[in-house]
Amino acid sequence: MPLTLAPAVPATAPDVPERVAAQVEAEGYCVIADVLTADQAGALVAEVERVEAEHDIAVGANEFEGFHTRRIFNLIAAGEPFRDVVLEPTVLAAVEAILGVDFLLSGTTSMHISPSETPQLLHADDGMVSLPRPHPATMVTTLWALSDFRAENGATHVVPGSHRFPDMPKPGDRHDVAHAEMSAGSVLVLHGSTWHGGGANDTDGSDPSDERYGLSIQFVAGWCRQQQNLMLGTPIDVVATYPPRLQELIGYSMFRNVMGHVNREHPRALLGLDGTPDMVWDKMQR
Ligand SMILES: O=C(O)CCC(=O)C(=O)O
Repeated sequence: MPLTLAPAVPATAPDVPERVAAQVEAEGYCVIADVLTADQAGALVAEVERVEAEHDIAVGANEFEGFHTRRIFNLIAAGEPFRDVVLEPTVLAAVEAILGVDFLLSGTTSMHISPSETPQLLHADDGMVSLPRPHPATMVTTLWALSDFRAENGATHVVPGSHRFPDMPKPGDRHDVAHAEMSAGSVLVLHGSTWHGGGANDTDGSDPSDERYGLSIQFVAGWCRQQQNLMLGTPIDVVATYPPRLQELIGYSMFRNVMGHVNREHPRALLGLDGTPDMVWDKMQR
């Protein structure tokens, strides 16, 4: 029997950031229900399909990425709707409640799971972080259901409480998992240490809803390395047209007024903006 997940926090609740942060700390995950409307999620599916077709995106070539799963990386460069979704305020506030101010975007990826996909290997997204487990969250993954996530079509597998386990999952071991069933527009927020993986798609493909469309929008604390190199992933003249908050999230920002400077200037100087830094050194006194 699959495990069950705690009830979702409605996106309209007054205290979403605090509730999400508390549940992620306690359980390693939290679902926020209905962050997007079904129509908004459907419009993003259409955008994913457009980019897949334009770039002839193929299924994965290894077991981890999935032989029946299409992934588009660096999605923010693929269209404005993807950039808008990164800036969704409820989810950003929840991420800040977990990672603290000056956190960064770490990557944007779509995962389109088709029939016949097998369950992805369980893993933790911060598995490369050289800190002994368990440790406070340095990374947060938000998994957005763009279509309904059902157990049969590949809803994400989650091992509740696994962010506190001292080890990473070993390939081949069997573990009880919960299936993160969510309606289109809902978001699963994961502590970076939580064991999870894409689910199996056991449908026969006879219905359009058998295709499972999801987005992974990942964040890291401001002192960590981002998984995707977002600074190099988009030409600087294009980044200059992005909303200021997105520029900051990509990395044109500083952590605690020191990490990220460029020749003692704020990196936004590279975007043609005022780069006068508010350096922490200026305030340090004996
Ligand atoms: O598609 C999913 O539900 C999860 C995918 C995932 O965890 C990954 O690719 O790292």
